[in-house]
Amino acid sequence: MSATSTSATADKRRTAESSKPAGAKSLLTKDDCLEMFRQLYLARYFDVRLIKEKKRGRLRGTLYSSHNQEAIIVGSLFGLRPTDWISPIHRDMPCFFLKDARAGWRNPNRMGMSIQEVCCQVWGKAGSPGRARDNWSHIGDRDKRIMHSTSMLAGTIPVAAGVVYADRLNGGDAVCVTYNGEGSTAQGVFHEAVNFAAVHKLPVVTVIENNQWAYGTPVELEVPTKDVADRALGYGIPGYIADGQDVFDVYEKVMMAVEHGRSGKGPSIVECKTFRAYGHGDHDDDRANKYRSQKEIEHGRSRDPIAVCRKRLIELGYIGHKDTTAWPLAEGKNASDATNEDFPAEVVEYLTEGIEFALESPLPEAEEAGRWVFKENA
Ligand SMILES: Cc1ncc(C[n+]2csc(CCOP(=O)(O)OP(=O)(O)O)c2C)c(N)n1
Ligand SMILES: [Mg+2]
Repeated sequence: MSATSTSATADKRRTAESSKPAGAKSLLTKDDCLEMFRQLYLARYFDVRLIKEKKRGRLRGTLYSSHNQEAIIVGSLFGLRPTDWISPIHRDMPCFFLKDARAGWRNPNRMGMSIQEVCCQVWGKAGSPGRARDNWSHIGDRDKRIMHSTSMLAGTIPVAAGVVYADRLNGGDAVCVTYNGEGSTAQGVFHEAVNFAAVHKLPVVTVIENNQWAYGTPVELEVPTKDVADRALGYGIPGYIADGQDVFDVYEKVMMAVEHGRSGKGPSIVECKTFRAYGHGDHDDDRANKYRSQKEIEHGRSRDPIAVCRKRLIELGYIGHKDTTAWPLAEGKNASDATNEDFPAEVVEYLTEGIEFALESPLPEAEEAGRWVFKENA
């Protein structure tokens, strides 16, 4: 297919979508919308607080910030069933505790990790899923239907395809949402996995967090098309495009993809357009115009997902312009400028409970290093 006809198809698809009446998002209640807003603050506060903890020297490990990308995490998780699978990667730490968070943040039976478990993982404590063996995000929980995250970009997609294939064979109707940066889509395994899922009509929803950068490589040197979603054309599957700054648009597009998969029609790609707020990780200082201009960063961060959501909630009449005590102005602030007063009290309390639990928890015993290595220690 020529480049012209590819973009013509994509334009038709976008036009058709924009003329459709609002779907899943029109069914969200006021409480749902406010809960999504609250979860955006929680994802942001997790990032802000960990950056601060690290600066204070209380924490080791690398932080891959999800600042400015929280709408993708919250919007994609919010409509899933507890029995659906997710497969987060390095930039999606909040996914681990926000999965099934609608069932109650502190509900021990929900199909997501507790904030205590996630904080123990970050602090390398005994009670953590990884028991201090590996990087923060390298965790999973089969019982909670969270696939184990790895650093092999796009390497989780074929596993996701296998997981939902097995579920189908067992009579289930679970969908798996996998998270990937746009850089991952240049991997050979991305093609193999999406192709396999398309051939076998497997319900794999591949969310692409297009934050314009893969480490120091700009998107135009990663992907030859304007929209990464156009990759879907080669597999004959839907390629949706969402405004990654708008939690309700992400929700809408991911729900379209989820329903497509659940009804047996196969996989989809959902490209969420966003911008990486900081360097690749906190070891990558991009503040000195090393490879991105200040102008580009300011433009990329000009639509903070918290501000976009607030504007929509005001339009809907769900909150007022002056409700900044219940819904403080966290938007537009870097971790270094943000304080606890910029976040709802319940968000600060919840994360503080997790952090205090982790700080008081013991480190694993030295003998633990051999656990899960030899069969006799299993
Ligand atoms: C197969 C593979 N190649 C290279 C790397 C090293 N690496 C880790 S993250 C990264 C950039 C990822 O960019 P992108 O997929 O856009 O995700 P982002 O970090 O922007 O969220 C690279 C090259 C890796 N982890 N796996
Ligand atoms: Mg990227």
